Amino acid sequence: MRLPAADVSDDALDDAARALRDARRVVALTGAGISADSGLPTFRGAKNGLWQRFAPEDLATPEAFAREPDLVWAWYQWRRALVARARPNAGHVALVEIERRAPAFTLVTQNVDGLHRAAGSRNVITLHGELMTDRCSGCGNETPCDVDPSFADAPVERLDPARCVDCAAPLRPAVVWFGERLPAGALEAAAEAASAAELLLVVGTSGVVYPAAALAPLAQRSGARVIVINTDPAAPPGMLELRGPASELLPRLVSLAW
Ligand code: BV8
Repeated sequence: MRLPAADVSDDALDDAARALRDARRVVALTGAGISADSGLPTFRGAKNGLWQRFAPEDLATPEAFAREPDLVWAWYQWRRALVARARPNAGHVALVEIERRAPAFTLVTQNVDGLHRAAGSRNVITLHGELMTDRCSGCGNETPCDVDPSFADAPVERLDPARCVDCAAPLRPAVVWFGERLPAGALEAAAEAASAAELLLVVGTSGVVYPAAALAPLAQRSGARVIVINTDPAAPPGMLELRGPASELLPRLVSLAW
C-alpha cells in the first residue's frame, strides 16, 4: 500500500531542518506510525481483517487475558509473526543518523516492535515493553518468544498460551497492558529528557495513550520546539506540523540539516 506523499512546504522543512541542526538536546517520541512503512498495522488505523472488530484497549489488558487467554494470545502471535518479517524503514534509519549527529539525543518509543534497536538506535527508552519477549504470568521469568510465521497471513482466532517451562503458568507478552504501570524508571527518564529537550520530534503517534501523550506538552511547557511528523493532522497549537510519512520526511529532514 503506497502512502500519500508528503504535503509539506519547503519553508516548513527548512525551518525544521534548521531547528534540528541547531538543537543541542534532541528527543524523539515515536508511535506505531513510524513502523507503518515496515508493514506493521497501527493501533487506530484502518482495521486489519480478523481483528477489525476489536480495539487494542479490548485485548491489551490483564482482564482480557484472564477472561479469554486464547483470544489474546492468538492476537499477539499474529502480531509477532508480522514483526518477525518486518525490517526497519528509512524513518528508523534517519533517527539513527540524528543520534549520531546531535550533541545529545534520546529516543522515547511507545512501540513494542523492537525496530528502533534493530535499526541501530542505542539510547532508547521503551515505554510499553517488548512484544518479542514472553513473560511468565506466574514466576515472571522472561524469554524470547516463539514465532509461527504462518500466522502473519493466516492468523488463528484462538490459541492457548504457551506454558512456562519452570512453573507451567501461562506465558504473556512482556508488554505494558492498559491499566498496568510502565517499566520502573522509564517514564521518569522520558520526562527528564523531554523537560531538558531543545527540540522534540513527535513521530507517528495519535497521542491518545497516557502517560506517554503527556510528554509533548511537557516538552513544550519546558521551552522545547516541538515538530510533529504524521500522515494525519495531529499537531496541537504551537507545534510545527510536517504532514506525511515518517519514512519520507525524516530522511529529508536529516539531509537538509546536515
Ligand atoms: C497507566 C503495549 C497507571 C501493548 C500499549 C491518564 C494518565 C494515566 C493513565 C491514563 C490516563 N488516561 C487514561 C489512562 C489509561 C491508559 C490510557 O492511556 N488509555 C487510553 C486508551 C485513553 N493508560 C494506561 O493504562 C497506561 N498505564 O497509566 O498505568 C497505573 C498507575 C498505578 C498502578 C497501575 C496503573 C499504559 C498504557 C500502555 C498501553 N500499551 N502498548 C500492546 O502493544 O499490545 S499502548 C499502544 O498504543 C502501543 O504501544 C502504541 O504505540 C500506543 C499508542 O498508539 P500510537 O503509537 O499513537 O498508534 P496509533 O495507531 O494510535 O496512531 C498511529 C499514528 O501514526 C496516527 O496518528 C497516524 O496518523 C500516524 N501514521 C500512520 N502511518 C504513518 C503515520 N505517521 C507517520 N508516518 C506514517 N507512515
